[in-house]
Amino acid sequence: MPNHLVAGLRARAPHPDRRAIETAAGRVLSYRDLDALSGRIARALGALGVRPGDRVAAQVEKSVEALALYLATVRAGAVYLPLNMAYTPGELGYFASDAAPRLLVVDPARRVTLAGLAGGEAGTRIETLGAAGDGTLMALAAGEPPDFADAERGPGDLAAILYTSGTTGRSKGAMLTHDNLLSNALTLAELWRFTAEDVLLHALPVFHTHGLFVATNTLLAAGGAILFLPRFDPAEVLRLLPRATAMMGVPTFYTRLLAEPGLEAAARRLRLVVSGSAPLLADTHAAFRARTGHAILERYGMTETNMTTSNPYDGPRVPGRVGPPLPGVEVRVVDPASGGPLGLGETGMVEIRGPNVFAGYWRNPEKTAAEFTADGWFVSGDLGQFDGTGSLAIVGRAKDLVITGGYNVYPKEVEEAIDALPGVVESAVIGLPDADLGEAVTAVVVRAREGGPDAEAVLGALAGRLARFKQPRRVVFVDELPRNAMGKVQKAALRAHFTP
Ligand code: MCA
Ligand code: AMP
Repeated sequence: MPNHLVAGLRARAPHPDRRAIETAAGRVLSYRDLDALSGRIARALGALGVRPGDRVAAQVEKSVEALALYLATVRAGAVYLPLNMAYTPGELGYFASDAAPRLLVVDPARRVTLAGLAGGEAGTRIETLGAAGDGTLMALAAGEPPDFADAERGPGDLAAILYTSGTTGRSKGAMLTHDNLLSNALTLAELWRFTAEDVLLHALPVFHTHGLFVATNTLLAAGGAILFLPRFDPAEVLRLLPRATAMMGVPTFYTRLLAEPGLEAAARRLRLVVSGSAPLLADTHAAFRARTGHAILERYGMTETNMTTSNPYDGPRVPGRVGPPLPGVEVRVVDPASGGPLGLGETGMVEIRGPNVFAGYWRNPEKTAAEFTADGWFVSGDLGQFDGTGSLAIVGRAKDLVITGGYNVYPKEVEEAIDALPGVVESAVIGLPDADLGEAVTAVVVRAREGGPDAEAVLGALAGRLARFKQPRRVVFVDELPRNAMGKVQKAALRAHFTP
């Protein structure tokens, strides 16, 4: 048996001398180089005691080595668990205890702070990897030979676990199989016509589905090249865009690029511009088209499902719609109360079934059961509506979630942190429209009559406890929260009241 994901990604591999990755600083790795790098790291993982099925967690800066660590983990038959650099040590502690990784790779600067996460159920070891490819992991890998026999893994074996926050309680680890990732990569490569001639500008973080799987696996599956930027920086994007044929981003990338005078010239050679992770405003779509001639192709996905729908490559890319289901993927819209099917134009719960849908939440059968219907459809929590052409629109969310700059923030987690502060009676966290981030996290707080904190004190108390992107951009105070007859806080009313 081969290694399902790696063998599948290699199936259309171009000549090994072809460019796989080029960094913004001009470092070039061919497919052979990338293979050698991930091979050395895979051997180092083995030397560190990582066995098939073990989890390898990584909270590291974006780098070619970080990407190679993902590939090495999958080649070794282990399960990759990427973590946002913005997570605080407290947040990281939860992931480490829940996932019980055999190996935790962290930035060299954090080794001392995070030393306490070693040991535990899996005897977690800690190694380091820095932005420049420095650290103990690469020192070990440098001493290993480049060839590595990929561990055998079947389609249903786990390749990765990505944590996604919960509407109640703690984050859940979405278990993604080899075939979840491979089927999606092959489908997208074909649908979006990626070939070995393509060069994708990659400015996304590599700890989420969008940057790690959609942008990376799809290009590797097509044998194309990745132009790898350490982060999204509009000036750098404009400098490198003339060398790319395609780009992928969250809506904030495009609104920020629209503020750049040189956009037209830089975008001339592109054949494809993709947006996802959050709703793309019709205005942004129109402005980008007017400036560059490109109709941004919007697609819809989730950590749990990878990509689910996409606007067509040929044919109309309709602003405000996310397109028909991908080939092989089924999507239905049902009445959230009865589960019964709804007709065209009717809004209901989006449910998804197909090879893209994850294998459940890590060590959490109750949550898994709660998010699937009896007949095996995944309940997305998104509200959608089909039109007569079979194209889906996401028109709202049944789940309490804020998406800011493409990052998900679950209000419950922020509310719990605010409610625990002395002098706070209760709070409601909502997303308000924001021209840059799409939605801005906003805390509406009810204070005790005396001695309650001011906005600065609330923000000060959250700093260091919650990742920066989860911290409110604004704190407002009210005497009481609006509630419905059932006693539930009416967040829609709060959003309407505070939207300028
Ligand atoms: C950074 N900050 C943020 C965000 N990012 N605050 C709110 N929301 C954010 N998204 C913090 C910074 O720490 C900083 O804190 C302050 O806000 C201002 O930072 P700024 O310089 O504006 O931010 P940036 O570093 O330029 O980052 C903005 C960004 C970045 C480029 C939009 O957030 C980003 O790359 N987002 C992409 C997220 C992504 O890949 N999502 C895909 C998820 P301070 O004020 O203290 O300095 S995968 C997914 O959703 C599904 C599967 C799908 O469909 O794809
Ligand atoms: P995550 O769990 O971080 O992967 O976020 C997935 C969520 O992002 C989805 O459930 C949607 O609510 C949202 N999302 C992703 N792509 C789009 C899109 N194109 N339009 C609207 N919402 C989107």
